[in-house]
Amino acid sequence: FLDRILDKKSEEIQLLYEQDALINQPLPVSTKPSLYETFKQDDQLSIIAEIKRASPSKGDINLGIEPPEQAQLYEASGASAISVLTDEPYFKGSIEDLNQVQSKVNLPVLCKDFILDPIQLKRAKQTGASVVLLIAAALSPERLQYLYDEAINLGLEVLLEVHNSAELNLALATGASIIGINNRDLTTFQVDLNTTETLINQIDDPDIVVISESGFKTSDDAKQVADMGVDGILVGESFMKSDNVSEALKEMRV
Ligand code: IGP
Repeated sequence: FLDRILDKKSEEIQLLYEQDALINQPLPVSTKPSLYETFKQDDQLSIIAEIKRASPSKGDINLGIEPPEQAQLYEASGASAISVLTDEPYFKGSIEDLNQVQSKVNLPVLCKDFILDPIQLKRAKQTGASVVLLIAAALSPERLQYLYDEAINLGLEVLLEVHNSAELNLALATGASIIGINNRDLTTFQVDLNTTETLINQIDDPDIVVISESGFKTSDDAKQVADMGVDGILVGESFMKSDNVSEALKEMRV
């Protein structure tokens, strides 16, 4: 599935290069707070709350929400950052969702997509994202380093996502200061919170912000990874499906 997503992404990248506005317009200076600093300073478990309408593993999750309203609800309920899925074909998101959300919240905003090319970084920056996701499983080590450096040069923060020890070692070698441990295997969609435990024990540097991603349903799940020492968690589906988002989010702030 990951391969299929990446194939489709390459077509999208071709089209981005045909947008002159994207190439020529100056880039805005971010007014969003730093994700790294926010998470470092937080005594509780920090939460990245995600706008996620659909996914390849779950199909439609919630097509009824308005992203800016959902994001404001997340912010009012104590989220420390907002993630917006901008992939259209598989997650039914859009860059316009990101645009609307960033104008409504005063939190770090993560552009969640499959980034393979610097033009996507530029678009994220231009749209108002302050953080981008880079997925180690989707990139060669050289490409990962290249995109990491480009993102930092554009003034973006990078959440570097890993799922196994080899990817973690690559991530650490890039100099990344925010590591996301994805509990979901993107090739099989299996979720296992123990992934976080295995990998966090291989991170010695106390300055690194560690975020556990995917599969959080209850405050017990949150407590479990908080006890492992993570700084934050990334939650999508369970907030998108909840009829009391505020309660669900507050509960996870263990
Ligand atoms: C959120 P969940 O299980 O709470 O909906 O997961 C987030 O971790 C997940 O959307 C995600 C993701 C990704 C999506 C993690 N890494 C990479 C797309 C691409």
